[in-house]
Amino acid sequence: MKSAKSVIWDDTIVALATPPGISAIGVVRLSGKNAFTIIDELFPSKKLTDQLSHSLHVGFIQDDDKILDEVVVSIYKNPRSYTGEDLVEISGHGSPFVLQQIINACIKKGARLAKPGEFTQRAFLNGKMDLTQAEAVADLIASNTASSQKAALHNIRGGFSHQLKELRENLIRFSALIELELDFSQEDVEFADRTQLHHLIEEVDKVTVSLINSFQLGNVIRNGISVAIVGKPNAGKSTLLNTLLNEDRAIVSEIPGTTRDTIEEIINIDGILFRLIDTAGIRQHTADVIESVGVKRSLEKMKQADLVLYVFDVKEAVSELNNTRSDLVANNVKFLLVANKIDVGSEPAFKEKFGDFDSIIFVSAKNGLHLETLKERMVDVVLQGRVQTESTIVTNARHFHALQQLHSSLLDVQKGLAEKLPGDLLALDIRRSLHYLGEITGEITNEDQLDYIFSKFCIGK
Ligand SMILES: Nc1nc2c(ncn2[C@@H]2O[C@H](COP(=O)(O)OP(=O)(O)OP(=O)(O)O)[C@@H](O)[C@H]2O)c(=O)[nH]1
Ligand SMILES: [Mg+2]
Repeated sequence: MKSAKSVIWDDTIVALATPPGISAIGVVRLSGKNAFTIIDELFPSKKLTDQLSHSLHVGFIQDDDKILDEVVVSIYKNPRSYTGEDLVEISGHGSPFVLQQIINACIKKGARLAKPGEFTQRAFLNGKMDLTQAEAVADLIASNTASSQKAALHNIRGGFSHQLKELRENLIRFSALIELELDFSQEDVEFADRTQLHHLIEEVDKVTVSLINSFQLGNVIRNGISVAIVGKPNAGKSTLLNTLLNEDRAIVSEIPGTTRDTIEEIINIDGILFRLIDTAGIRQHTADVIESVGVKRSLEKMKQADLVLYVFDVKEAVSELNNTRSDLVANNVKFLLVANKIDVGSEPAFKEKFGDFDSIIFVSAKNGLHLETLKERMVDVVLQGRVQTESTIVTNARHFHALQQLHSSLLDVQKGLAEKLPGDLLALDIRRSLHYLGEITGEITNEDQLDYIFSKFCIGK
């Protein structure tokens, strides 16, 4: 389905565009063919149909003779609106009761309640934005950290779809040239320069692969990264959790085996959400049944976590830490080694003792010493020192899957080129690549996909 310019639907939709609940101002959005006819019936002080687009008007909203609220109405005439249709925004006082009455009045005059994401769906179908941008709107609404906001905003501004669109156009050109060759198949001509095509495919694939790689980071920024704090009993895991959170969340005591169950809390470091999980201390043998269940849970948490903070008492023997490190490596977990309680002795001496380990973070959980360094290292693990959130990040599973298929179809084109495949077969593989590229930017979609995508929005957007 290709987006036609300014599709005007028969029905006019209405919804609350601001969150439910009491607030200073609430906005009711009305979009569609009859938006102006409807508002003119509810807003007697001025005929808004005759006013300029992008203007504001103060007056009363009336349901027949009953005054509902004093409001400001902003009007946008098609196609210069968010949806591309005639659009009216009624800013009333933020009482859920009053706003509901305004919505009801609109419905009474012929509007119908919008489905989730329907405003943005109309914007997409009217060619106001491509699919990547539309989905970014959903991400932006859902974003709860500075990083996820930045990534979503970048995509709304056209982010990677610009990059992909340009490459797609180049590819379309090649595909057309190759298909032209097919018409001259007797004459054995090559309109499409194979070396140039090879370079183009390489370039498309480079972008594709880097976008695929960014997905993991994108996901982390959106969903947060899970961090399991593990270590032996009494290592100071709960103390570390409390200090990082700045509150006494977990019970701390000098008795080994204090923490029995896992405790989870969220902190935001440099715009990235970390879900900290304090666990029961791990020891080989424990007679205590509850503690042993806790230990089992700790080991599970450790395996599921995106990152493990292995906390140990700085007095621990070097050989023991060596064993632990081998275990962590063998279990294939991402981990940071955190030597705790450095306040009990001299820092340089401890550093020397563990000189063979190059990346231990020496802290005092109790005194909050070097916790900034720990936080920096946690962020580094996530960003791996290379990806900045200003760059393009794929945060969306649909894009991710299309990109993976794109990558595999590009490999097929490269293989075909290497094997000097005849033009008609090459053209097929290129067409497949174009298909997946189009799926990402929304040039190729089907109804089901669209309904699915927009159903994830909230109502009023
Ligand atoms: N001197 C010193 N003591 C600390 C430090 N961190 C924790 N402790 C002490 O070590 C003891 C154990 O601390 P917890 O935080 O309960 O240790 P844990 O690793 O959660 O222990 P379990 O829950 O039993 O596995 C307490 O008495 C803490 O006060 C530190 O940085 N320096
Ligand atoms: Mg504990």
